[in-house]
Amino acid sequence: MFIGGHEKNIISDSILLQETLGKYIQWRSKRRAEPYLRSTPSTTTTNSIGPKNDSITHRYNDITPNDNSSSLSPPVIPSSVMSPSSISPPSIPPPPPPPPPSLPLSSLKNIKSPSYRITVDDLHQSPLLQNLSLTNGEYRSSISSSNINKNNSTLSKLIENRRESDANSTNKEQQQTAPRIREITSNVGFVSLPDQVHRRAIKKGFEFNLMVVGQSGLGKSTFINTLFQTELYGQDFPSTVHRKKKTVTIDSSSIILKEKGVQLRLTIVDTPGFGDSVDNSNCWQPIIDYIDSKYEEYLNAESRVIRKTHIVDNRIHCCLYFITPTGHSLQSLDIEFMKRLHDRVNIIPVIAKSDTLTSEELRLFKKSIMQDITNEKIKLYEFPDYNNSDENKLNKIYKDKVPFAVVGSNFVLERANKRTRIRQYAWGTVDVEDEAHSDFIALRSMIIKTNLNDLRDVTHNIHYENYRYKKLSSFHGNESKNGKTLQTTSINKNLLSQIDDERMETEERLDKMSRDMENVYQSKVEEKLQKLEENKQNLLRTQETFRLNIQQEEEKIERKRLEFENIRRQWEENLNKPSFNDQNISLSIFVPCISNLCSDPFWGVRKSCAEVIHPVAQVCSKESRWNILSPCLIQLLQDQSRWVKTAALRVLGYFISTFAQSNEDKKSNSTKIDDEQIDDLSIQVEKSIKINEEDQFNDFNYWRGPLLTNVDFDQEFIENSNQSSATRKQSLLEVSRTYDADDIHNILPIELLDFYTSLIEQSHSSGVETDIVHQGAHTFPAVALTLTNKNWHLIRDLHRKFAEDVQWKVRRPLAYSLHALAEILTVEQVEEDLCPIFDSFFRDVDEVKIGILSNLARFLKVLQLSTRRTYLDKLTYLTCVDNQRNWRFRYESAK
Ligand SMILES: Nc1nc2c(ncn2[C@@H]2O[C@H](COP(=O)(O)OP(=O)(O)OP(=O)(O)O)[C@@H](O)[C@H]2O)c(=O)[nH]1
Ligand SMILES: [Mg+2]
Repeated sequence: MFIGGHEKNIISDSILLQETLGKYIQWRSKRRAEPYLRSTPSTTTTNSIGPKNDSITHRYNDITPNDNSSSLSPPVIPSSVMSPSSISPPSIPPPPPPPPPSLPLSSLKNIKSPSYRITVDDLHQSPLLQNLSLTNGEYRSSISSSNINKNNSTLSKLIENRRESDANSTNKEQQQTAPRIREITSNVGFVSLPDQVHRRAIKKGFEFNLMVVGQSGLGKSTFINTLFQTELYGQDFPSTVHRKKKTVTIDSSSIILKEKGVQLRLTIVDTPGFGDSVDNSNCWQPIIDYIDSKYEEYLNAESRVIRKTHIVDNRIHCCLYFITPTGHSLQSLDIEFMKRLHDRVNIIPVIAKSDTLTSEELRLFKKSIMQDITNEKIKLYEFPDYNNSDENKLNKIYKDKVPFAVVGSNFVLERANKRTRIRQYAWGTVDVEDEAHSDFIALRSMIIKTNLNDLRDVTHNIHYENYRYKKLSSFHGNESKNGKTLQTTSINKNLLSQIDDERMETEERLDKMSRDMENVYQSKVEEKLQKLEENKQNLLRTQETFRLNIQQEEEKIERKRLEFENIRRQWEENLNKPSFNDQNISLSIFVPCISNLCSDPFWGVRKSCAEVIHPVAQVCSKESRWNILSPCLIQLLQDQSRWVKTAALRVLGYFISTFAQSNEDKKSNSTKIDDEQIDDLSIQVEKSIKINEEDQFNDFNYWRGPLLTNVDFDQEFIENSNQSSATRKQSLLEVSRTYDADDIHNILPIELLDFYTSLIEQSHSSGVETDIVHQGAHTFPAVALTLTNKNWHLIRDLHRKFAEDVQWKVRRPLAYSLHALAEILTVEQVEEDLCPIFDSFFRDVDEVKIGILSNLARFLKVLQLSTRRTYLDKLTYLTCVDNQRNWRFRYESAK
């Protein structure tokens, strides 16, 4: 309802606008004629109106329906339509203006909102223009009459045309006020407008639609082939011969052609021939319907609420009408047919199969046809009158050739790389492209080369406009109700229904889109949910696996805990009953446990094992040491953790010393040690532990800890421990002799010795602790004692390396223990291997020197008398030289 009312207002407002404009122009012309106005020195008034205003004046002053000359007052122009910038009302309005014509303000308000397009459409329907229907000729005259109109809309042209023909009285005045031509020398830039148009046209491309119409069998399809196939269609395009014999439906085929960047979409519409049936009435109807349907399509596309930027143009721009080569005159069917078409399309008549006529017959036939066309007032396509004289000349030639006499052929002759279409007869050949034989070439270049754009223009500006006008006029109702015209109602209805249709279409499309989106959304959500569910299941499975693993671990730990508890209980019980047998039993349980712990995955546990392995070895049997602890220590020595390895290397010497011959080894000739003896031994051990820093290197017990279980030392050895070194040596030798000391394999696992002899290298490779070598040197006498002098050669090199070590901290324990080592070795071994070291220590730093000096007496005792004497001389030297500055030497010497 709203839109209907709105449209109605537009129509009435348009008329009002015209009237208002008319009045305004009238007022202006009258005002100019008034002497008092001319004498007014108001140049600004004229200037303010300017040329643009004048042109608007010209355009609209003819449409004034009533000359309201009685009033000189300026009509009120709706400010919404004429902005102050385009039309300024006179700035000085003497005499005071009379009241404006009574215009309903409400209706004027509505003028500003509709677009220019709708207003023009409505103007078409206004009573002023109702009977306006342009012909080709009128259009031509409208184009040639004024250059100004070239770029204006059709409506402007029509109005201008009418202005030219009707307004003779005002011509003079208008010429005075016509825009002056001013040549601009400076470069404003609009000189490039043609280039811009050219670029735009190239970008958009062109569309051209050609139709062939005529009676059946006149060679229409053959002509299409002839016209374009040679150059435009490819080889793969089937000729009419191969396609079909007779065209039975309206057949349209398009091809996009490109020539030097210019794109042309060429559509050829082949129609079925007519005239071969008994009743030929309305045989033109299918063709008319087809042409109209294309206009309809275009109109619909153009008047959509939402229009495309480019509307595909399928309107027929040119219709070649094929005339039967009778040689007499136009047939009545052709006349009727052309009359039906000439208001719809550009008709170009063509004489088909002109090869069947002689030149003279053809000339006469053409004349006769043109006569008939003139007589019957058939409107053919009129050639344009261009400014360019060359084009005009060409068009003159083409005009003289109308109707074009053509020959078509499907036979292509290839001659000297040139394809020509010919018709062959018994008496010779007709070359369709030979201008002496037919007007084929002229027709083709007339259409394509010269007038293609004009054909399109005429179609758009005349035929389509006529169609559009008729179409929109057809909505006009003839009935009147209460004196009011209902013409707008039908348009409004139509527009309403169109908008409704479009709305429904859009709603349907939106519905479909929303349904599609809903579906996509649903499927995506389902997919996501499924994935989430899968992830959840996976997580649950993983959680279950972890739970089972933890459970197993807990069970394992619990088992170990119980095992440990058992061992601890047994241990505690054994502690309370310290009998040797029970202790052995408990050790037999405990030692394998240590072995397990040595393989523990945590390096800290293994390191602790390495640290405690020596005390454990001290209290367990040789068998356990050999079979259980030794493999454990070897394993720890090869451990991948350098901390574990270092700890193992540190205890290696101590551990080896536990293999020194014991009571267990010589059970046969030893008596069992009673508690009292153990006590004695303990006291002795404690004593040895309490010895001061200087003494610790002197006592063998320091290097070799107490072997509580095995009680390595026999009674005699213990008793004589404080006796002279010679006696101790004797007893040690005896011990070693008793236990088959010759065989190293009986003393200790040989791998342990290998590790020990490579201690320095191992220490360097571990790269952590530097005190390993120091510890090795410290435990060296104990190891030597364990191996006995029979196996001295195995560790001799190591001893020399210790003695040559760069660190005095390594050399010092050797210096302190040199005498003990001398007591273990034979005199020869001492003199050969130890004396050179003794000599070197003699010249060493004070810390080392003091070591040998403090046990000098015990060392010298071991030596032969002759050798001993040489060392006494050295001692004299030592006391003379070095004692001067160090009282400790004197002190030691005195001791
Ligand atoms: N002599 C002569 N014969 C022609 C010429 N052009 C076509 N023909 C012949 O005329 C016959 C009909 O040709 P078509 O091209 O099928 O004619 P049409 O107008 O398309 O026929 P319909 O499809 O029935 O309307 C064919 O045998 C063509 O070889 C011509 O210029 N001269
Ligand atoms: Mg055909």
